[in-house]
Amino acid sequence: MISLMIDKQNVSVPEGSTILQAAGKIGVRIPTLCYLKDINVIGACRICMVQVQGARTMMAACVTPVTEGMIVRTNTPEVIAARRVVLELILSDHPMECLTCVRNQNCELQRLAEEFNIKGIRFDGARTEYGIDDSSPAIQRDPRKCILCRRCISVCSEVQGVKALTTGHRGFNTLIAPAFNERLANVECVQCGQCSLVCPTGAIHEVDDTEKVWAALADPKKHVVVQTAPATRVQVGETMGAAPGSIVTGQMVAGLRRLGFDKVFDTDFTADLTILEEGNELLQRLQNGGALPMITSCSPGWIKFAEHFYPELLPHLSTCKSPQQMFGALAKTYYAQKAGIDPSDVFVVSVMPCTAKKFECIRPEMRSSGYQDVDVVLTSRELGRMFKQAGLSMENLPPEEYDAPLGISTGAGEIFGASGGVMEAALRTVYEVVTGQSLETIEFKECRGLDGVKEATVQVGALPVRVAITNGLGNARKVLEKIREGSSDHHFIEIMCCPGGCVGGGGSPIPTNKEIRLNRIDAVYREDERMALRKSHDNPAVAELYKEFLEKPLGHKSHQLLHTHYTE
Ligand code: HC1
Repeated sequence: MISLMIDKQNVSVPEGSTILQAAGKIGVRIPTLCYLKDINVIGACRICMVQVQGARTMMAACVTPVTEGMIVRTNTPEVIAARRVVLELILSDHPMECLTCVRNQNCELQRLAEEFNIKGIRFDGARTEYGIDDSSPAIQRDPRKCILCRRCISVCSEVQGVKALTTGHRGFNTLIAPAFNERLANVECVQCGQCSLVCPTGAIHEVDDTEKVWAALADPKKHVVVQTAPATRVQVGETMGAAPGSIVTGQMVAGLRRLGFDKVFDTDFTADLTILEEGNELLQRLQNGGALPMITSCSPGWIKFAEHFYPELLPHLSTCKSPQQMFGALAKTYYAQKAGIDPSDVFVVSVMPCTAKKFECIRPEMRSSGYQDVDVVLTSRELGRMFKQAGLSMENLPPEEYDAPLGISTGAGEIFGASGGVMEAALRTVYEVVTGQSLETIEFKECRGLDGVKEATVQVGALPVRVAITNGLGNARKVLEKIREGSSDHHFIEIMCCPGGCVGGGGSPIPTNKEIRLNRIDAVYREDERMALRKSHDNPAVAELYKEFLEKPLGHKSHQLLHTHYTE
């Protein structure tokens, strides 16, 4: 252990710790901007400068290791003055558009400017003039607001293994962008939006589609239905000030009705449907031959990743569309027919914790109803914005129930929102369908948690089914490389694009970090326990859908509406 003194307090920390970590241990908060725990530790912004007795210059606390007997001051007038200079220098090349910025009141730079009482900027000079990149349907970049912290580069390369962003040019002209300043739509960006989650300012954010939804809601000819993704009910409350892990299912449903949606449905319904289709597909591949391991296909960032980096493994993907897209296809066929509405008048909105879903819904494969199956995707952040615009607050919304039939679901559909949830939901059903016996314990705890790669063997009748679960695309590479080299012995793999699964998706409330992901995951499983039905094959509305419309899993209509092949 190393002992040192920070602001006249003694502290001991393991060797190799930084000043920032030591300060955190005794509750001394040192401001940071570029620092991102475990991901971006580069000492670039210098806002965390501290004085170290005997050192010739101030040191960046996030990258300076502690030494025995070190004496550190974090709040002297000199330190405060130096931090003010850093902030003023950053702000001298920042567009002062706070009032109209998507991150207004949720911007780390704005918060520090307020904390450090910045009332004017002493430096006046050139300004960065790089233009906005609005080429992507999901993510928008505004380099004028970039503070060169490089968090986006780190998360894209270290966590996701995508490397769509890099540093270009030098000095004042430094630019964070795809190589050669290419536009996002033209590079291997998978639209996951993890960059937008970690950006401290409004330099990278989701494409805002709220105006399209307001317009549809105001159109008397449109019958506007909404589906809410599994993870949204443990997220949307945060956009309205609730604590991470708050479950706001009923309030969110009520709020959506107040906004004017004609029907409030649930993606959990088609998550249950996915389990029936995907479970049967797995059994068919196991019995009749087919590409194994089979890999889940509900996460659109993962699909795009496979298309760019592992195209030869595309036959391993389940042919099931994602629950969001199954919902869209059914809303404009089965539901429109049942409700006696012309499908051209049905407008489908999704609320997702995901930016890549904005890309998924405009894919050419996603028009099997004869129309674009899902019209608009809103992230959890955008729904929070709409609730605020409508003057709604969670406390004033008495909980309401989803509409039938596309709002009826089970706990299995709900757990899709957490890493391992799709696998657990599938195992609950596959086990009972194959063995004909009820599971004694329906929780598969080995599927749960934040570990990057989880593996298990589950005895299903005579067959030991070997499964793997990954979250975050960097972790996916580990199991994909094994398939590529022919050494994978798995039968079924769940791959979710974002760390933690959808609860940590790129459209989640900001901030989203490890602790917050864990709170949301805990809430997902609490929500599952609360449900009357917890296995997808017990969903009565799905059974009715098969009886009235689809006939059977993997049947002709299912193939037409619910399955696809990715071939790009
Ligand atoms: Fe997801 Fe899915 S779980 S991909 O994370 O399979 O976004 O929540 O809606 O489609 O159901 C997201 C979440 C979501 C789909 C489902």
